[in-house]
Amino acid sequence: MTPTITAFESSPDRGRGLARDMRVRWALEEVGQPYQVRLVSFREMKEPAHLALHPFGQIPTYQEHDLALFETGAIVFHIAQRHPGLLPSDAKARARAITWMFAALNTVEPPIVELEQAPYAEGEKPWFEERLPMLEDRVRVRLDQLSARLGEAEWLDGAFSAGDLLMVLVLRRLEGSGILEGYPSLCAYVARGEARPAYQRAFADQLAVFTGKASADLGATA
Ligand code: GTB
Repeated sequence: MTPTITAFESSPDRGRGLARDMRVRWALEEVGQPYQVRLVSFREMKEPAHLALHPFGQIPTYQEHDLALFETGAIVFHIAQRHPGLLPSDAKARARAITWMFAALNTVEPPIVELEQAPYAEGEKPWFEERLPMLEDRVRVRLDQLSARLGEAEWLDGAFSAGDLLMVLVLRRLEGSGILEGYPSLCAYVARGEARPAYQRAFADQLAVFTGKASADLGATA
């Protein structure tokens, strides 16, 4: 059965690949699993039908047969467990790749999201300007550590994995902040992820929600 995911009917980023359905789209593209997308409005996301799928009233969700999932980490893990291509078959390498999935979502993403949301949440507060450098430093601490570990390697632990998929998209959230540019090896790492044909198809399809052009119309160069 073709899985169905939900995505923003109207994403604030206008399809720049920052909304989290991109994680699920990319994972499905990597493993070659076709999928359908149901677009939801902000109002629909808070209504009972959607809340039955996602208790926090968010996107994306994932439905396949009678299975309904939410949380991108869990969805990507589910896809990676059922299809070859996103997790190594060797048990120890697989466990390390799963560790990187958690690291992306639990250790690297939180300070990035805090920095990203600070202007909306507290931009008017008198302490905001003083707090901003501290939030940026917290992100830099993680990027220092991540770039030290990545070194000159192509991916975080051997072959490309679901850990890289999540990490690349987490790092992309720094777009526009100017911070990632201080880390050439991480910029190159993100660029390697973005260059993958599966990423490009996923990006084109997310963008197509706004442009009305399907990825088939755009080829592999979106
Ligand atoms: N932990 C959950 C997961 O990983 O699945 C978080 C899901 C989540 O944050 N979903 C967001 C959402 O539904 C969309 S992705 N928000 C609506 C709400 O909470 O009411 C976050 C997001 C949104 C928009 C941009 N953008 O426009 O740049 C970037 C990221």
